[in-house]
Amino acid sequence: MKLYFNPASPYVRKVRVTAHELGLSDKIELISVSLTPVSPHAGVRSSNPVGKIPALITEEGTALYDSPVICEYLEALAGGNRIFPAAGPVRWTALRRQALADGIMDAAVLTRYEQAVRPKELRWQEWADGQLLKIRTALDALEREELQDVFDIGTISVACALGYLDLRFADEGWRKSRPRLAAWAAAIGKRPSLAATAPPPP
Ligand code: 99T
Repeated sequence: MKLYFNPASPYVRKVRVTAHELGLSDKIELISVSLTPVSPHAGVRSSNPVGKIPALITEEGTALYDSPVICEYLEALAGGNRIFPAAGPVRWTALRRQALADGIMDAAVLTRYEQAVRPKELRWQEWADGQLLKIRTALDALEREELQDVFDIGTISVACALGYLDLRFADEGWRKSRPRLAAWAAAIGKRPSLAATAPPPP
């Protein structure tokens, strides 16, 4: 399999952590790309029409995207019921947490593009503030969750979202008012799959 990849992407990291946990990392060749909405990558676009990573090319040559779909595909390849709980309340909790963490990533990546890509004279502070409010409110919700002792697609996604905030928004100091989440992130970050995929320092 081939995976369009960038080490900064929290969505790609979700896929890599999932592959690591399922023992599939060796079956995935990483194709390193750099892209933004204003500097698209032709190869990525030919696999994923919306031009985003991660995009996976399966052994059969089928392109799959986005990160939730790829993670679920890898889970199926590995036989199922490992990273995605099969049924019941634990399944919905895991999927909801994935959606919450992906929402943090979406707001953070859009803000990153606003800060790093959009010309200064075109920036819109209220819009950026709105994205930041989403991130802060989602983090406050996570502070109230019982995340301990669970390692599934929900907590993988949360760990990757927090790692992205550390990479791109260290000044936000998300740990300050969220001691439980901070302690959880420190403990879970030692897991080999997360340690092996940590983004390089900026
Ligand atoms: O938006 C673009 O044109 C290019 N951006 C991406 O490909 C980002 C890379 S994170 N990926 C996504 O937005 C994927 C979202 C999708 N719903 C999923 O896979 O779950 C780059 C972060 C950075 O460089 O700081």
